[in-house]
Amino acid sequence: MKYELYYWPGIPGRGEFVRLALEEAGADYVDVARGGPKDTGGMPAMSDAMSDAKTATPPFAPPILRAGKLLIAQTANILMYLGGKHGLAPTAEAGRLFANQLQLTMTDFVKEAHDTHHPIAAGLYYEDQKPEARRYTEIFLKERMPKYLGYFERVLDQNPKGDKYLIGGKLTYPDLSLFQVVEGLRYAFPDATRRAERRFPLAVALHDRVAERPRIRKYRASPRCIPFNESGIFRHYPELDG
Ligand SMILES: N[C@@H](CCC(=O)N[C@@H](CS)C(=O)NCC(=O)O)C(=O)O
Repeated sequence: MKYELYYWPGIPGRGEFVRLALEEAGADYVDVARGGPKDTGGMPAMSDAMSDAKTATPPFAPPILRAGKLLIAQTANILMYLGGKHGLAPTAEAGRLFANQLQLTMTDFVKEAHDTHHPIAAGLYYEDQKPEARRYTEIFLKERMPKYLGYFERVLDQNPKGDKYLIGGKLTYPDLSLFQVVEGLRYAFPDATRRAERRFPLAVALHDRVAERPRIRKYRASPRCIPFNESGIFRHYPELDG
């Protein structure tokens, strides 16, 4: 089956969490809004998927995945689906729930990282909320980022199967997402992240392990991988990197 991913072209954003899972799985997919070898319609096709009046499962926001007859939204939900289909999730119920728990925690983390530059409203420009962004980011870097990273560090440390992966003894989709979060933080807040990372060696080691996976390496060196930029979730504004 060829998957269709619907996500804003031009930013890695939340779409990247889905792309990493598709790439690690070696799945066949088209990034619809960006077009591709068999261009399936670009942005108009994405708008159609967003506003499809006939679907019984309307999405609220991208990323959206079409998998045959299924139209799935919410990053954590998409990953739960892909993880199960492609051996990137535990098979037992407790493990599947824990993977989803970790991914939902990642969702919260990503939202807070986004809010560093948009603490008042997503609909306003960063330039319209700079003082608030400074204040929000100061607390994010001091309290929230270490709290989230500390949580994932603890999960790694407490994994009964060893501290290489978040769950069990092999890679699952939350590992890929933690990699992306660390990448994003390094891009957005290079100084603060460098300082914070010293306290989270297991999370950093997991990041490095994911980066070395052959399919992830190949993907990241390809034009399919969109670099971070100042339109996405993780943005680098030097004045915020406290
Ligand atoms: N919780 C959702 C958030 C989805 C989301 O906020 N998508 C953004 C792009 S990254 C969007 O286009 N939102 C439009 C909106 O919230 O109105 C998820 O994790 O997928």
